[in-house]
Amino acid sequence: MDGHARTPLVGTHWGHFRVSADASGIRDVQPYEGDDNPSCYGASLADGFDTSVRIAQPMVRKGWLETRDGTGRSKGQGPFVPVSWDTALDLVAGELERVRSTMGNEAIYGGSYGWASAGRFHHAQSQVHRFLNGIGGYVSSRNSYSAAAAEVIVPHVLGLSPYTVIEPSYEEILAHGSLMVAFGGVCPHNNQVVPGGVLRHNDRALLSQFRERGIELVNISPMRQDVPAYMDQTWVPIRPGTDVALMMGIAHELITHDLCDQTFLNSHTVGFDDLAAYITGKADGCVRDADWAAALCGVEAGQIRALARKMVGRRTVIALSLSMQRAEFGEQPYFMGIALAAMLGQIGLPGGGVGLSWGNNGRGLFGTRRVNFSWGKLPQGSNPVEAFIPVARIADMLANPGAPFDYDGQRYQYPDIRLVYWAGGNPYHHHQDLAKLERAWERPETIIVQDSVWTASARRADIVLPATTFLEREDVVCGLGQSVSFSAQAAAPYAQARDDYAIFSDLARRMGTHDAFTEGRDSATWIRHIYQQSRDNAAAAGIQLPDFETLRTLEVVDVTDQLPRSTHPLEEFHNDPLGAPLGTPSGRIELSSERLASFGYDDCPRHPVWLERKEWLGAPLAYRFPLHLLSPQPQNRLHSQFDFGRASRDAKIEGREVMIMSCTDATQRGLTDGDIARVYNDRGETFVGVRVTDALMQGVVQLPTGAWYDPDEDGIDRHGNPNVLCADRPTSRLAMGPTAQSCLVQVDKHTGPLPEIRVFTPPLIERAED
Ligand SMILES: Nc1nc2c(c(=O)[nH]1)N[C@H]1C(S)=C(S)[C@@H](COP(=O)(O)OP(=O)(O)OC[C@H]3O[C@@H](n4cnc5c(=O)[nH]c(N)nc54)[C@H](O)[C@@H]3O)O[C@H]1N2
Ligand SMILES: Nc1nc2c(c(=O)[nH]1)N[C@H]1C(S)=C(S)[C@@H](COP(=O)(O)OP(=O)(O)OC[C@H]3O[C@@H](n4cnc5c(=O)[nH]c(N)nc54)[C@H](O)[C@@H]3O)O[C@H]1N2
Ligand SMILES: [Mo]
Repeated sequence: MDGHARTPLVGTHWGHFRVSADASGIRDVQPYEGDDNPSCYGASLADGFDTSVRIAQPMVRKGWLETRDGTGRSKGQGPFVPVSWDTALDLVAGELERVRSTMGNEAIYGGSYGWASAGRFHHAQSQVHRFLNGIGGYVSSRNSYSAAAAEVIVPHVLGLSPYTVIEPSYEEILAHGSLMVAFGGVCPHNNQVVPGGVLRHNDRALLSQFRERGIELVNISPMRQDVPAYMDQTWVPIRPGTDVALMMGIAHELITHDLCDQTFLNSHTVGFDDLAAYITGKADGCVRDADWAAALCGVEAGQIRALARKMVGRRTVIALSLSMQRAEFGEQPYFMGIALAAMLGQIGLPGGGVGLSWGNNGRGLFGTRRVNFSWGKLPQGSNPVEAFIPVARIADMLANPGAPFDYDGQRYQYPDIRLVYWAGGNPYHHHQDLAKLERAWERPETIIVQDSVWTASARRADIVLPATTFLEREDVVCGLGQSVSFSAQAAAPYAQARDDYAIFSDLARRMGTHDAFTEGRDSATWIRHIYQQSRDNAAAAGIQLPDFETLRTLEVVDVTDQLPRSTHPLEEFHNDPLGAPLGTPSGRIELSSERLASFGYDDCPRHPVWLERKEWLGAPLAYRFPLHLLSPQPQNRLHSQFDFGRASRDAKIEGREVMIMSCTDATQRGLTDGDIARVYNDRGETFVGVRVTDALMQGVVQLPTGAWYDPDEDGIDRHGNPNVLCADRPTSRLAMGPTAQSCLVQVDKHTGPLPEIRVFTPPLIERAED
């Protein structure tokens, strides 16, 4: 292991890896020796210097240089003109100054959503926001693509952020639980990712104990493999988007058979009678019982009744996956899931109640000892611009300046955006209905993208600034976990790539804000300064962290043993609802909310409701597009990152992203494993490779996100990007979140010649005219 100690350890969102490099590039990548379940796609780091995708120097789109407008920008074909850093930064500073002085900072969109990479200092979002705040602010974005609907509805119901309610942990379930009913499963590969960096993947170690402890797991999902194969599971295949109906069917059984915990409902909730009247049909004559639910969700009524009874009288936890709420009316499964847990009366009991978002982002992994201090981070400053958008309304905003929109009880107006600055995200990965985004994307005068690689977004920018990756700089990594590590620089920066910090420092100099932006620190000083903040915060909570040089030598410091057992955020409320009220208007769990009622939204009324979606297997549109497309997270990469890397590319079929479909659906279309198919609907079309499985229910296909968008002249994507198919429709007026999982498609076998993948070769680059 001595050799290891000298090999740089690099922290990423998907694990830690030892990366050795020399002047010719990356030589070797090995998983961190302390991780017994490392991500397979660590191997892709070996392609971190792939010259066909890395951006070698600053570039300006030729059309923009000539006309200063966005026409043709969204074709993504450049051509680009390479320029020096000085020229590029002069252009960027000039554009920022021009737009700010003529239109005000309200014309600059800096919401810049995206995961970028792990690290407390080189965090692209913090960097770009700090810089833009320094020059007078920017239009920001609210909530996340991950969980917008949950982020807005859960506080209305529980008075807490959903991220506080990601309890109980697996450790608590193992100690006290008896049954876990997991809507959307606890997807094993999604646990490979923890925002901000993960040191050890211990979910397998925890989940494999369920069987030994006799804890029953019910996987309610279209996909059997949403629960790891080594766990016993009862698989209840369900039509996507119908979980609310199933939950109501269960609730009806509990209500009509007097199986609810009425004492808990009386003391801890408000509005139950209102919801019960809706479910039993007293309110509107529609009885939402198991038979009603069965017709919608495809689970037999007898099975729904049995499930209801199974959940009573034992320690039961209801797990709600995030995928369910990235769908039209995505607020509802969370609202109703909490209501169901309230009926069982176990919210706040160890190992029981409701958990939001296990099976992704490492939630639930961290046991009962939770970090009780905050890790230091780069301060972003404050943003004087009030205008914002709900994050997924980007295309609507760009296309419709001045148009009104609703959000969480208020009405706002879309700002008139003239300049877009994106650093650390890939909107042509994460946004839905890419053809619509392309139309809106032509409207701003100037778009600046800062990335290390030629993503579809970088190809659609006017000014492209090459950033380093985490391989090329040092940082401190900690994430959600209870450890902190020193992430070493494994290689020298690629070509002319620069750290985001260096780029913004030089821009700040041009904008006259250099001293405020840097506070006189260089990167190395900032990293130490931020780490010292962590140390101080930890010390105040009684936790000892070593000094920076010691951390650097040790590489990794685990503080788990020093952490006190933290109380469950809802435990006090459970024990004393009057003494420890929730942050809702009533102080209780609001199963019917007067505040929601006051908003007057028919798409998110005062209590949970079943609403017919535009796209689900029961919709009229299913006659033309009979398959429900789910676009889950990819197994072989994080989103679109390292799609060019070996782990991602090796898994493709003839270079296309793999779509999974059931044997029945495949046979009906003459498709077998390894074939190529066209997937299409009214919004778009894409080529995919096909894998056939008995683990996915009939009528549903799964095409993971993240294949780099690669459209031909007619807009047909060659590569298997689901976002050419998904709708850009808000969840509801409450959260206005993204709805990628509500999408109907048709699939046909493709036998003709296959178009070549172009997105892994650089766009056209012209020689600079001098
Ligand atoms: N159809 C469909 N679409 C979805 C989803 C879905 O379920 N279905 N899920 C959604 C979800 S949950 C999410 S979170 C989003 C994710 O969407 P994104 O976060 O936008 O996706 P990433 O591929 O992680 O994009 C990060 C980009 O930052 C760049 N980058 C990395 N490090 C740095 C750095 O240090 N500096 C700079 N300047 N750039 C850097 C990477 O090269 C990459 O291009 O996608 C959403 N989109
Ligand atoms: N390997 C890897 N892991 C990741 C990520 C990644 O890019 N790569 N991204 C991370 C991020 S940013 C996020 S936000 C999380 C997302 O975590 P999730 O949102 O939970 O993940 P998904 O993969 O979209 O969905 C998980 C499963 O939900 C099921 N499902 C979909 N729709 C429905 C439905 O309507 N009802 C039911 N019952 N089930 C449904 C699908 O079968 C799918 O396999 O994952 C994180 N983990
Ligand atoms: Mo996400």
